[in-house]
Amino acid sequence: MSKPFYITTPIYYPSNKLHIGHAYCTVATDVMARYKRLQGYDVMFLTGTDEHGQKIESKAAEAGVTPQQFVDDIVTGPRGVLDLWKLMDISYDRFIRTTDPYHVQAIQRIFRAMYDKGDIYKGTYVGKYCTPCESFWTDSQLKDGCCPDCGGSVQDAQEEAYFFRLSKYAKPIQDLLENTDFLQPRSRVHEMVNNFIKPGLEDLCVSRTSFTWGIPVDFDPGHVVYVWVDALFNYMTALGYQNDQYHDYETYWPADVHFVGKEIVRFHSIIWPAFCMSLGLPLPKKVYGHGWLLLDGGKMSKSKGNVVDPYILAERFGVDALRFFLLRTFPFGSDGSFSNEALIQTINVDLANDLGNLLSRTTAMVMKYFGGTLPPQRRADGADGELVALASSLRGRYEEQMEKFAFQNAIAQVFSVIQRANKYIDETAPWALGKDVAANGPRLASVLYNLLETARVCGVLLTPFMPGSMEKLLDQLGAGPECRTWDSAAVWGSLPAQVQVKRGENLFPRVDMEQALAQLERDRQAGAAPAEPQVELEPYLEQPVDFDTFCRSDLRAVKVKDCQAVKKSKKLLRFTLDDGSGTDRQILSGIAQYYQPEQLVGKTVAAILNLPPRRMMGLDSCGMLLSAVHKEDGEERLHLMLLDDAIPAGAKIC
Ligand code: ME8
Repeated sequence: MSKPFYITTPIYYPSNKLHIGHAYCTVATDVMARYKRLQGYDVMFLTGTDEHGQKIESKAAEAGVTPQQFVDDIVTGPRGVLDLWKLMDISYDRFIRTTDPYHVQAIQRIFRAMYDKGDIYKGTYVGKYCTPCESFWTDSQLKDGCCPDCGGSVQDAQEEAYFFRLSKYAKPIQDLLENTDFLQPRSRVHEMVNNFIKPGLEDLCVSRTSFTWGIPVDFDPGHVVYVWVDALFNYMTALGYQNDQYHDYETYWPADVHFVGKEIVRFHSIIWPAFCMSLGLPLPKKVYGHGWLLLDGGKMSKSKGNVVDPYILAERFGVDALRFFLLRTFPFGSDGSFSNEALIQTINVDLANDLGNLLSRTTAMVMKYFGGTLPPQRRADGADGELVALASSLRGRYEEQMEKFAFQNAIAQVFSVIQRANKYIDETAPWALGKDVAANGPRLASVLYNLLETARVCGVLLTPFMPGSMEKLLDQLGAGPECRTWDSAAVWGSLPAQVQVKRGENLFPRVDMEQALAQLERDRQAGAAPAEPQVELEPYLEQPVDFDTFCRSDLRAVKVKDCQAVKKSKKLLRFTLDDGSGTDRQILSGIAQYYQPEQLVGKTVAAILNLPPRRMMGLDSCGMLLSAVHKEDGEERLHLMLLDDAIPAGAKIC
């Protein structure tokens, strides 16, 4: 039986659509959950939505719908919370909504149990009242002494309420924070102790009577349970605590870690353990308070209008690139400044350049020199020692960082090996060895094997961050399931010696910074989802072509043996092609803007062969490669016609 691992995100207020700040914490939790699954743990990953409270009640009223309709739309509606997590590839095991009947019933039982123990008592809540809004406010909620909703004046008021004896737990909570690893990063402990515990913990108001959108206290129906009692216990009710919906409480509680944003650390590190202590339940093992993603120096919030839409970014740049960026760029425990420039820079430097190049150069050379399958090698050359040692020991260094939730450092460890591998390509110069494959075959094969193996180890360890793309990367490397496991990531030589690679799509195309920023600005101005690209097609030709004329075009499948940029030309690529005749054919094609030359080596494409030769930039082009062409947002785009690789070179297209 594998060991359980229980991890949670905060449950989100569906009062507005979620933004990239919300996605940040959920992606981090997903990465941790996937990492633990990779290690063989039995993971329970919980997320959900926190659907009660005055804020949601008033928003629903403004929108002219019931609170339930309001939250349903944001949670399950198009581009809602569930859609966003699907788009972001979030592998949660359970999703709780605090309006789920089993949770409502469990909270009523929990509230009564704390009341029966004497930890909840009835008292009077003193605050301010805004008559037009019918709302109670505490002094700290007021804006310049006035109602934060309508800005009008407020009067002193009192409301009957239930209180939780938080003060009783001040000492054990202080011990917990100061003398254990419960709250991380450690820097957050001082803030909690100095700002909240030392000045004196007051009892906490845990029921309200001035609004109704909450869970009723079943023994005093005018009261609804304070939203944080309702919310915090989600971590237990979702496992079946005090309800019959689920039966996993014994397996997974106490939680291994709650990931939460820094502004809700107080609720999780002071109030939550006090509730658990009151009920005599085990405490969660850890709370990790992560930093905020800032925009223009401030926290993103809908009211400030500075939110960043994760839909737009994921659709423009790919989900994995966005996931990777969030954890590569910002240290998890501190704040970080989000910018589109930083996102594009990370894609271009880390993904397109470092990782993308390692993959495409290596697989292209295996194709070029060995037709895709490595021959037997001469293993272990002295020059390989450093790379082999670095890659073989990478898992240990990565694990050390992951266990501390230091995602940025874990990624940095992997990328230092990727960069070393790219340097190894330059040092070993496989293209020079490839000039005489007959003589250098075993050494060349061993260099390429070392590169494939390094890329594999890195691919396995990056899988939690970029699950979809790393699966494709491992496919291209020819890694079978046994070469994708946690164990295999520490075993050099897991790939079979005669591994067969597969050329595939370019996983991380470079992004043109200027164009992409302009497009994002247009998306932002459009205020919503990215507009469908404006596609313009070539005009349809009315004039018929007779059949015989068409048949005189010699259309064939050809294989790309080599592809190079043409010096001094921005547009042209020079292809050396196998057209099945036994003699190489050269064709020039104006598609350099759209493809990296090495990306095309090994591909099967369509060509017309019997056009008269044309001379361009001093080179002969004997035929033409076929491309699909259209205009997108006013700019011409060409897509080379790629054919199934099973089609032999020279096959006639008719
Ligand atoms: O707090 N950067 O819900 P919520 C990083 N319902 N994290 C951010 C962020 C940003 N710019 N903006 C928001 C709640 N977050 C409660 C939780 S748990 C029992 C109840 C994070 O939707 C924020 O820090 O306001 C919090 O951890 C999470 O998103 C949910 O925020």
